[in-house]
Amino acid sequence: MESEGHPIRVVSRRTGLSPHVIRVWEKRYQAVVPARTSKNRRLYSDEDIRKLSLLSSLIKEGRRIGDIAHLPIDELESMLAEDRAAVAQYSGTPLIKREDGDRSVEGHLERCIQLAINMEDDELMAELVEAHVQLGEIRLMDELIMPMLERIGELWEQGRLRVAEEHLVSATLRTFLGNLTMNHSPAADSPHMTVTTPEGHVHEYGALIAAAVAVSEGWRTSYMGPSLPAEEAVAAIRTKGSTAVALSIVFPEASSRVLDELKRLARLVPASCKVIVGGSGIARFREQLEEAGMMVLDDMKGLRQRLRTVMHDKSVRSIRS
Ligand code: B12
Repeated sequence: MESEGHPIRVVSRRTGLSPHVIRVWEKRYQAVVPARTSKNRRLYSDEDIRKLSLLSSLIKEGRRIGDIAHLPIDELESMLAEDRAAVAQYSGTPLIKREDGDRSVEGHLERCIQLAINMEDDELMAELVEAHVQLGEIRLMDELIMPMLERIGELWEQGRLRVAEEHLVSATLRTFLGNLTMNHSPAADSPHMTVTTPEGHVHEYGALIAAAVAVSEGWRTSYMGPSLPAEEAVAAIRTKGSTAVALSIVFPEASSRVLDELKRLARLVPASCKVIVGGSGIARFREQLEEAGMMVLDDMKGLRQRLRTVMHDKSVRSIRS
């Protein structure tokens, strides 16, 4: 049924695009130009929402926004059907040369690293915001932020990045990922995930990214910051009614009691809440964690898939191992 129009928050919720991206696509590419209210607020039609959803899906398939923003809905529909069919046929084979109008993914990555080294945090933030507009959220995480963290890690290990530089990158990324999370407005009845790291564990990027992934999959999410004692995490889970709690462990030696702490958490959480653990530091505990009923996931792709199953099948309201 055609309604009179929808405000940008509703469009954001329905399309999975942040209001910022929707506005930039309008300004730069005239992807959709919505009507305005008497107070000059944007008001989108059902057709506008359909077009934005299609653009969002096509970006995830690897298309460039600059190439497709001007196309009519029927062409976007055929393109999406073709892309999906081709991906299914050649599963795993990249079909599209990964380049963007202004800068390739590699170009964004190189520039981010250079800006980090030069401690140009404002520019780094601007570059991340631009990359988000160009790449969409999933490619931004998988192809820019994760490789960037790896490179930062290498430079740090080689002593080529000083503590102050690393701290500034951390602070910039924390703000950026936090903003990304704030920009979404998940439905009030969507499942909730609490995200943190165990007490004493300060490496927080894994947790921050897990929170951003959950938000982009439509989950309500509370990122609690790093280093949360088990009892406090349980209090948050109960108050929020979380369907899942995700913890990231990068450096297990940060506390000698991490395994006990996680087992305690798994004992204390309500049966309806799944404990998900990930991060490069979990390999040695995998079996024990699984025996204690926790779900151990290797990467963000695995997390995204699990979260998506719960979101898309409303009859499934728990995460299965
Ligand atoms: C940034 C950083 C820091 C920052 C952290 C800032 C912050 N706000 O997070 C600071 C400077 C504080 C720091 C401190 C320390 N660090 Co440090 N740090 C790093 C660095 C450069 C990046 C780590 C990171 O966050 N990576 C990003 C995460 C997301 O990647 P990942 O764990 O591989 O995760 C992948 C998956 O596992 C998955 N994943 C991650 N989390 C989750 C969660 C879920 C739910 C799921 C599903 C998946 C998932 O996603 C990722 C992609 O697939 C690494 C170097 C490197 N190359 O990694 C060192 C590193 C981790 N640090 C190290 C060390 C030794 C330390 C210190 C002890 C240094 C010191 N002497 O003080 C302290 C430890 C403090 C403590 N109490 O823990 C070592 C650890 C060595 C080891 N044995 O494992 C490393 C490897 C560097 C090195 N080679 O020496 N560090």
